[in-house]
Amino acid sequence: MPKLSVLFLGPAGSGKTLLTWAFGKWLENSGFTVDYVNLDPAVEFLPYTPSLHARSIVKTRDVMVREGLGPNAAIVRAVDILAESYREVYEALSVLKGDYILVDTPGQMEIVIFRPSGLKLIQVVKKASEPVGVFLLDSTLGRYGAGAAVSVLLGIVAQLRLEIPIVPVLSKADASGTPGGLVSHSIHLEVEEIVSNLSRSGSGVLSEMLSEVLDLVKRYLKAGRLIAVSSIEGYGIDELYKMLHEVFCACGDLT
Ligand SMILES: Nc1nc2c(ncn2[C@@H]2O[C@H](COP(=O)(O)OP(=O)(O)OP(=O)(O)O)[C@@H](O)[C@H]2O)c(=O)[nH]1
Ligand SMILES: [Mg+2]
Repeated sequence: MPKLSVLFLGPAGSGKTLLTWAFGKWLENSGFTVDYVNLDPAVEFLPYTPSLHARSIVKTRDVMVREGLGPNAAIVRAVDILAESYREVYEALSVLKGDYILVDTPGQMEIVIFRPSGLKLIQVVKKASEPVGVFLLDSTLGRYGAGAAVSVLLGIVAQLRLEIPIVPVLSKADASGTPGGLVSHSIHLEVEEIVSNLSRSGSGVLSEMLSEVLDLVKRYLKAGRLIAVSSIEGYGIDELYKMLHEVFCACGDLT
């Protein structure tokens, strides 16, 4: 049976690293064994102990100094170097024995989703395991409205690019006053409201396009498909586990 892996994906600062830790701690407290994998060569502090650490292959800060690059070019170059070492990454992943592999991805999500090196690394994870993605929507940036819709769209883009099932989660729920668990109903209502406001405000091409985009978001966030989690308070993690378990068992429809 292939090893199960969970990839934590999302925009910079959305809470990927802390959720990798919190989810792993929850799994360990539930009796599972966990291997943590860090694919971010820039991170200098990790709350978990990784079985595979990108920084054992390349460190972004070293690349900046050695190649005279700025921070963003250096992270791009560092992930390129990591991807060039894909055999090493694959071998390290292949020997992991834990029940779950939790993969923490680089802060700059566009590197993972759009650049060949990022995609290559995800291919390596796919070759070594059966992955499901968790896409973090930062609830402190606005839980509802157009901003939330755009975040959800990014998650859809990630799913299309990486070709793996992806579970969207609302992260940092404690900081935005969101109760843990399923929250899609209120998001649905909000999306309905944006659409009806749009139809009242005329029928420009942009409004029509936005209405179609929101329709897509609505379809993606079918009832019961968005979970609010807090890595700091530790709530919503059990619901996330249940949803991932559904996906791993191939008995749930995530799309
Ligand atoms: N209140 C609250 N803050 C959180 C939570 N999760 C993460 N944070 C905070 O959000 C910030 C970023 O968290 P990280 O886990 O480093 O986010 P990340 O997505 O890994 O960041 P990058 O890898 O740099 O893109 C930190 O200040 C965390 O303490 C949460 O559940 N609740
Ligand atoms: Mg991180």
